Amino acid sequence: FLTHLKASMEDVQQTYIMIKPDGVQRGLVGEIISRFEHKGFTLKGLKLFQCPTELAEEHYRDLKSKSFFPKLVKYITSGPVVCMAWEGPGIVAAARKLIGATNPLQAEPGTIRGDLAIQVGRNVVHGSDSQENGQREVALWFKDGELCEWTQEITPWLRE
Ligand code: IDP
Ligand code: MG
Repeated sequence: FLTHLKASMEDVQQTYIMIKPDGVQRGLVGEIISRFEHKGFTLKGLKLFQCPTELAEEHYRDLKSKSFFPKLVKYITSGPVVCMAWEGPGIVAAARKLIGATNPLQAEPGTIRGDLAIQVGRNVVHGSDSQENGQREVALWFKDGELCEWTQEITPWLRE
């Protein structure tokens, strides 16, 4: 039965979504979480967290050579962030669409950054850019036991 259930859930993925310190300071936590809830994705992990410098550097390790890297690490560690693991079919690409372009002035209206931000250095939210990074980042930001295995009873109304 479980095998059958798993096979019927097409392409379920996990992604790491983070509300950056500006989003927390500006009181946008509820607004941003609602976008993912209303879309129909499943929350698997959630915490308010003061990110240490080493973790910010590891998270953004691919950007180490960029001139803005020191400012980026300072930004991400400047106050608490909200760390989230979300699950759903095709969620990695779908979450990137909900979030919008990196530069908020180029992000489409209707996206989180398009609606709520004006500058690349204050773009309120992070989302993993690949399935591989989704796995990597969820494992990086959450310890064993911090994710919740649960059944969302509304699932049959979201996926046939
Ligand atoms: P993404 O968050 O849309 O995936 P990335 O290119 O992975 O964008 O960059 C990570 C984060 O680094 C961005 O969300 C933004 O906060 C910051 N960043 C990217 N480019 C710039 C820049 O040109 N100036 C300042 N900050 C930047
Ligand atoms: Mg990125």
